[in-house]
Amino acid sequence: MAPRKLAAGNWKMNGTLASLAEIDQLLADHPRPGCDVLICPPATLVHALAGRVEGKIAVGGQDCHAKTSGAHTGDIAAAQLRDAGASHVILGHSERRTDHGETDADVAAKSVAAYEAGLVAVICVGETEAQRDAGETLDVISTQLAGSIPEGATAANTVIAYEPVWAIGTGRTPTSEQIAEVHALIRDRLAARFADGADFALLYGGSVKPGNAAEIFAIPHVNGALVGGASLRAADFGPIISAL
Ligand code: G2H
Repeated sequence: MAPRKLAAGNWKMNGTLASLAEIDQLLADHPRPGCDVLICPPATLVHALAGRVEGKIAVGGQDCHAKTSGAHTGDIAAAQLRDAGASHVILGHSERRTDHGETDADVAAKSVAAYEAGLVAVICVGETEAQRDAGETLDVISTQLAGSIPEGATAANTVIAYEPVWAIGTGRTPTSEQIAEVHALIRDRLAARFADGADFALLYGGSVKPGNAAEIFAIPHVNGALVGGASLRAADFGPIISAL
């Protein structure tokens, strides 16, 4: 089974109910996209979006708690996301790792919770600029993969997103060679550890735009993108879907 192509939008802390009109437009412009499409809006919009798209595209959360319920003010359980209509959840995004101190072990525990709730985990890894400048990129990614992906991961329940921290929201993107090197490493590590490691979808994320999507999608082992800013408007996300 070849990895499925996936165009995923991460709305981060952007959007209100009125913003869902962009998804109406996206569906109107792309009634039969040639790839899977996933939108991860703020948690406040998951239920409304899932009801609105009627399964035509997938809906995901941006984080979940590792526990199933309890006294965790402000947090959301994986099963609650599932109940609201989500099929996926982004885990270990660098903004969670930086802003909330999430560790690889936290990400692995949250991934297990996602699997138990029936969600696909979109697990993010990526190096900082200082780590790249120090020549540590491949070691950092290897460590994050080993620690963040739990036993029980399969190509059906897990997607890996490579997001260099220095490329997120900055307008800067790595060279094709830099992306290819890291994606080849991720593929090797998955193949070494999981029987179906060749089949996991691998996404690139970090300043993906209509103007650079085709070049990025031509890189070996890039099976799609995790898109932030350019996923907020149908006029930007639509061309990225078309490029995949
Ligand atoms: C990276 C990406 C989405 P952007 O965080 O996950 O955001 O495309 O805005 O760089």
